[in-house]
Amino acid sequence: METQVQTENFIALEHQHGAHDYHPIPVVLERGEGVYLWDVEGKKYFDFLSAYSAVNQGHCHPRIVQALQQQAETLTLTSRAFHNNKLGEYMKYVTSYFGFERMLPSNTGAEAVEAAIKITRKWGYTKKNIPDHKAEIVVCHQNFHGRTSTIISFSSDPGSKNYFGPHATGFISIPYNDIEALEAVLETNPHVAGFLVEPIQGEAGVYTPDDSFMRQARALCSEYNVLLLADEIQTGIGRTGSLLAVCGNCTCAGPCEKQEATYTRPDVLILGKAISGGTYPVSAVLCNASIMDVIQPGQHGSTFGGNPMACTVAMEALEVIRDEKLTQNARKLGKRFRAGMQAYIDKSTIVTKVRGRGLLNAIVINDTEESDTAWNICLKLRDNGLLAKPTHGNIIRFAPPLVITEEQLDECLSIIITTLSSFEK
Ligand code: IF1
Repeated sequence: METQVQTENFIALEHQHGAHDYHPIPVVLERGEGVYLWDVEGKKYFDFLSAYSAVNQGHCHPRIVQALQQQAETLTLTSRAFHNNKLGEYMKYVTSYFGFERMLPSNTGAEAVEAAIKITRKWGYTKKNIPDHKAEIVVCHQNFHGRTSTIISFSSDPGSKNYFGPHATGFISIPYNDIEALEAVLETNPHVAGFLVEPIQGEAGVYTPDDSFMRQARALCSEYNVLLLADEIQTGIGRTGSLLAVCGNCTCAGPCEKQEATYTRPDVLILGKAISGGTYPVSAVLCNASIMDVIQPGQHGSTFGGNPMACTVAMEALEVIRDEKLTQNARKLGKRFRAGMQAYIDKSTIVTKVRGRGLLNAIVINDTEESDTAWNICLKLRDNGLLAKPTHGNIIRFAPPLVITEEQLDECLSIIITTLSSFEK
């Protein structure tokens, strides 16, 4: 694409005045609506990243924006030093929506993960009688749970972890989708308080585990009195064709009264991103009272956690998921997407695999992790009007807003296949 002056200028400003903590696709966006984004040159794109699955409801959803505007003109922040008229309503709404007794409101995903770690550790000491400072939390290789100092301490990604030590202790890492490894740790280590896991590993490259993995992990955690923590910050809120990835084949709008066989209820549910439709930083930790009540006044909190803006926006964003049946749409069009990609892959030399669930998918490019083929494909996709970004090296994640229509999906499949075809050997 001919780089335009405006684009170059905006990128130069970021480079000159900002931290260089990202390597973005060279495009400067200024407007979003539904599945579309426009750059500063007026070019229109399909968004196939959805801000890493934070914009499930589509960019600037009118109902969510209106809720944001109305609350912004009324009351934005009180802190938790006082009550406000939105927090209790929101707590009731979101706990009922997902089927838990209590929730702790926070702002970013990593902040919610940190809160979940604190809750789990304190539960371990006060309810499981783990000796103080000895609690362990099991995590998986190639995890991604955020970028705070504690969380990167158990990352297996050198880029996320190196040079940020000394690293926090109290974490045991096992291979993802390896139920024998989990059982071996739980059998031999009485100090395990929790198992923190992504039901589908997003950043690692959209790795979907065996169908039985989460159910077996649930059974083992129950057997060994260990909390199962599901990080659904990226996979939740309809993205995988179920309300939560742990719901498996259920498409109910939650909570799962039917206790579907495929529903694997975590002890601690961690949400973020699309809980606000991408309009405001909102995250949450949900669990039952017997766990949440280990936290007493003065033991956790944040300035913005549970603010009226977050409460109002999140309730509207979650209503939109239900009203517009976006979970069901994600399931239907996810299958269409993978079928369309597989038909191409069957005769491709450049793509080896498509994998995912609902509208969280990825393709594996037939080149090394170190190659820039996936990157170059994403540059060409940009030129052809579709925005996506490689996760690791040779894997490209495809995650459009869940409001995408069948016609739009077919158009995007055509763009993707046309682009990939130009790279065929
Ligand atoms: C970046 C990745 C995705 C997450 C899961 C917690 C968090 C995330 C499963 C933390 C956040 C974001 C962070 C952003 C890019 C993006 C990402 F590439 F980093 F790994 F989506 F896969 N749990 N993921 O996916 O939530 O604190 O960001 O609100 O850091 O580059 P956060």
